[in-house]
Formats: sequence, structure tokens, C-alpha cells
Amino acid sequence: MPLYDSGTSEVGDPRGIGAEGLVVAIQANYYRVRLDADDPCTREQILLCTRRARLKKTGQQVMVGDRVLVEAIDWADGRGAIAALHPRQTLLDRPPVANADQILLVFALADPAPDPQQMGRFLVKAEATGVPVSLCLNKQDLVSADTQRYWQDQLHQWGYGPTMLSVQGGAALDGLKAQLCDRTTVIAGPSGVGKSSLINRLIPQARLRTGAVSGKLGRGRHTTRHVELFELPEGGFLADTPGFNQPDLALSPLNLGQCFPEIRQRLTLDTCQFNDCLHRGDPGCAVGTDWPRYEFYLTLLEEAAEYEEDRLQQGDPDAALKVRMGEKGQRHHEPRLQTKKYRRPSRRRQKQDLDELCHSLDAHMDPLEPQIEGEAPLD
Ligand SMILES: Nc1nc2c(ncn2[C@@H]2O[C@H](COP(=O)(O)OP(=O)(O)OP(=O)(O)O)[C@@H](O)[C@H]2O)c(=O)[nH]1
Ligand SMILES: [Mg+2]
Ligand SMILES: [Zn+2]
Repeated sequence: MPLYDSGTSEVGDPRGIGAEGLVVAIQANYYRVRLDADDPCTREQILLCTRRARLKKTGQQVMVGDRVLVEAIDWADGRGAIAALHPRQTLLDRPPVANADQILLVFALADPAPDPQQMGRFLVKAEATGVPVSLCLNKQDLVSADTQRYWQDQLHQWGYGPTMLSVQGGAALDGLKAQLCDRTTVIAGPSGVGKSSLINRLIPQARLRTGAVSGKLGRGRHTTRHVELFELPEGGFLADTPGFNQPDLALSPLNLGQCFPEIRQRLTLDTCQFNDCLHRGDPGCAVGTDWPRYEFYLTLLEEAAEYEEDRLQQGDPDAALKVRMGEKGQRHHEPRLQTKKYRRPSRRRQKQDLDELCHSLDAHMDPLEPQIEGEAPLD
């Protein structure tokens, strides 16, 4: 694989050669790099590394999950310097992790109880990264078989096949282990659902702090605070992330549809007449409105439209670009048409507008929909 900037091996590395590795953690200005096991010289050694000034100068940030070339290795002290980065296959910004193969979202069946809105937002946020998403529901030991079936069915309707498990129960986690083997998985989800407990169960040496769910709020205490990759005994890596409770979506309307498996699935069968269709039952739309999360989709569409308007008002040049996600999370930018003309007011807003129109025929009086010169009218 080509390197951005391979540089040259320098004095300090007694054998005059660099070594390839993976950044597993960042501590202040130091990077912990696990050298590749396939190099017989390195024997899976972990080095504490700095970053070459050259990388700093060219603004190349090193992230957890980056594949790097380490030079100037002091084998006795376990030190080195990162000289170059491999191109990233995927990139997550919160948490900052490079080259994740999948995101495993964890929710609890109880303590804290599942909240469909919150689940939906986590799912959309994870799908928006373009990295494949899977789902598991923990704390199976706390609920009845009926409750488990209910959530299984519910999520199935949303296009997901969740793995039910209990980190505290004695049952083996074989299905999940197979899913994680030889891949880099970022584990995310609300606070208190058992993400760190799951990693401790799969990788006992990780010894992550876990927290009791606070009684009053029924939430965890945001116990996990930094990102680190832990190696699975079967191969592959897990990254724990701090739980938070309401992810902020920060999505553009035209990118929202691809975050819903229900929409993606319908679009494999048919295509909408217009390629900028927002799938709100408009003529020629192949998605339609008869699906369980349709109202939720409309709510997020409103939020996305507001987000995009804010960005345009702040003069963000990226707001004029549409992001297309490759299969492995690579982002491609395409120019997009002005977005505001695609925005449709919510039904409540439409009714309000209609009421207002009855009293005044001047549509430009609407304080929430300022008209922009040269802009196409709302549809
Ligand atoms: N009953 C039951 N409790 C569990 C299970 N898994 C985890 N817990 C408990 O849930 C609490 C929260 O677990 P954590 O692993 O800290 O949760 P987390 O998702 O990492 O939370 P944050 O770090 O705050 O995001 C702890 O008290 C765990 O012991 C389970 O399968 N069953
Ligand atoms: Mg945690
Ligand atoms: Zn459509």
C-alpha cells in the first residue's frame, strides 16, 4: 500500500529499518503503536512513539486506528517516531477512529430501558458515517422473553437483526465473537448500557472501568472517557467509546434517506423519478409513506433542513456539497442544488401557514420562512 510520505529511516533505529504498526492509543503527545505481528523482528511489540515534525508541518494528524510507519526505533526502551501514515479506509470523527470496519451499537433491554427515539437517532448517526452498522441488545437477564421478542420484532421492522445478549449472564457470546473476529469494531451507544462491561468480558485484560447506572436518572455515568483499541484474543480490535444520550445529527436532508435501511431497501427495488427526491410521498417517489418509521424520518428531515440552513447562513462552503458514502465509509463530495427549495414544512407548519394565509394573502409575512432573492418557491 502506498504511503503518503514514507521519508527515510534515520539514525536511532539501530537496524536502519522502520516497522509497520497500528496506533492503539493516544496519550498527550505520545502514540502507542502495536507493531505488526507478521514481522518476526517485532513480536507484537508496543512502542511509545512521538510524531515526526515533518508530519506536524504538513498537518497530518495521527489517529487511533491509523496504520503507520515507525522509524528511529529504540528497541531497548520501546520508543520510536511515527514517520508516515497509510491512507485511511474509513474515518470516524466522534469518536476519532481511523479504519473502523464496523460500528456495533449497544442498547440495554432494561436499566436503562430502550427509548425508540434515542435508538433511532443513534442508528441514523452511525449509518451516516457510511461504516457498516450492527446492533446488540444487552441485559437480556433483566427482561422477559416477551419483551425480548417485542424489541427483536421492532428492530426487524427497521431493517436490523439485533443480537440479544447478557454480558453478566453465563451464556457464551459465540455469535457476537464471530462477528467481531479480525475486524476493527467501534462500540457505541447510550451511557450505562454495558459497552465497557462487554469489552471486559471479551478481553479481560482491558480492565475498563464500568459504572453503576444512577438510580434517579436510570442512566450510566459516562464512565468511559478516551478512545483506545483493545485486541481480541481471536484477532481484531475493539474501541470503547464514552456513552452519551442524545446524539446530535448534523446531517443534510439529501443524505438522510441513505441512513434508513427501510429506504435503502426500497430503493434497491425501484428508483425515484427525481434523483434529489426527499421521499415524502411526492409523485414519482419509490419509497412511499407506508413504513413504520416514516413520521420519525420526517422529524429528522426537518431537523436536517434546519441544520443545513444554519450552515449555509454561516457560509460553510461544504454545505453546498452533497456527501456520498462509499461502501467502506469513504466520502465523495458532489455539488448539490440549493437545498431550501426541497424543504417541505411539517404538517403542523403547513396547517399554520394555511391559517395565516386565510387571514392575510401576503405569504411573505411568514416570519419562519424568510424569502431569499432568486430562490425557487417552496414546493
Ligand atoms: N443486569 C445486567 N447488568 C449489566 C449487564 N452488562 C452491564 N451491566 C451493568 O450496567 C452498568 C453499566 O455498565 P458499563 O459497562 O459501565 O456501561 P457503559 O455502556 O460502558 O457506560 P458509559 O461508559 O457510561 O457509556 C454496570 O453496573 C454493569 O455492571 C448485563 O448484561 N446485565
Ligand atoms: Mg463505558
Ligand atoms: Zn423518493
